[in-house]
Amino acid sequence: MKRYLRPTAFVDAPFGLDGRVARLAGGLVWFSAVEIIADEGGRRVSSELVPVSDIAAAIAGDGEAEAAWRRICAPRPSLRLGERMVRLDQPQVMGILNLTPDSFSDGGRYLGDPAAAASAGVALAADGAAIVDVGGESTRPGAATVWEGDEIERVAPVIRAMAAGGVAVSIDTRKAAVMEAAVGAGAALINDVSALGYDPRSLEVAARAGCPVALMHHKGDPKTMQQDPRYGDVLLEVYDWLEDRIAAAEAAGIARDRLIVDPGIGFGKALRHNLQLLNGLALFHGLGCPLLLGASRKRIIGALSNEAPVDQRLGGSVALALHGAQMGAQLLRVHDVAETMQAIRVWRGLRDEALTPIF
Ligand code: 7PM
Repeated sequence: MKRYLRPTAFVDAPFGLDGRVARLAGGLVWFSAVEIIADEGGRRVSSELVPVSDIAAAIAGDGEAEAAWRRICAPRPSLRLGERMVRLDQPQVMGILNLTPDSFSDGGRYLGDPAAAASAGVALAADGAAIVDVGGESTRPGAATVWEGDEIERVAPVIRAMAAGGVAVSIDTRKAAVMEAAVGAGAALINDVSALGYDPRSLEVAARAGCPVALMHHKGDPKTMQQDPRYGDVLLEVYDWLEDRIAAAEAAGIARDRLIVDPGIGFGKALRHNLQLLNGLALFHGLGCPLLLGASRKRIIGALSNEAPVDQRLGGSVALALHGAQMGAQLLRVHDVAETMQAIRVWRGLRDEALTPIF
């Protein structure tokens, strides 16, 4: 039997609640209960809501659950991205700079114009993005794969210009050669939607690069992943899968404190799976790594809003970013940086006031 801990019953502030509340990963969110989910052979056998005051006793002797509890409560150290430090005691925005040739979500806009692409990236940072995520390969469902030479040619000059301008850049790729070239050009974070599983060299290349690495869950390959994806319990399966990828990364020499995890919204998931992952998101803090959420402009928003097309998903994107913040996600990957920053700043103002003692 394996037990999973999902923080829940969030409270405004800890005042007057000593011993009855806990702070989620050293962030702005506090909670008063934990759902303990017991699993046997891939099936949920029980779910118990335990007050924070009783959690130590409830999991005593279960080393795995005790480790998860410690990780849920441990503050996440700042990310070192080249010269920059990104604090993770509050949600931060990762802005998306899409350099793919296809037209989905801004793709094709800067084709053959690296200077224009770099200024767009610098503008995202000026809008408040702590990190700008540069991608040159479309991983959209059904997309064709891109030759790595073309991908490098597309992203490297843009990364070089942005990094020279002081922007913390991350590279969104599944290919080891692209990771190497991007890091050489100044990228300070590797974001791999295959969690270093697609390219046999990527574990070794990421280990050598020395920078933080985001491991994203996916099921199946991009071509076929949206054709009837199935899970027993999607939340627990994604958790176990990420746990395995963390172990693989650690075995390859990538320290756990360099890893970021992401449930991979839309990557081999039906609407219900995405909703279950979003509702249960706080579970992933048990992995002890900063949590990255990418839901911006995704199909889930269209599916819940009368099939709104991709250029009309701003409201849903902001709603899901705020949901991520409420669940303690440290990094929010978004297209609309200015709008999301405004929403996050307002949310943070509310949190800060709630966390200011009155007496
Ligand atoms: C077409 C379809 C183009 C889908 C781009 C996409 C994530 C990511 C992407 C994510 C992390 C998108 C996706 N999504 N990296 N890269 N997490 N870490 O919608 O959710 O941006 S590509």
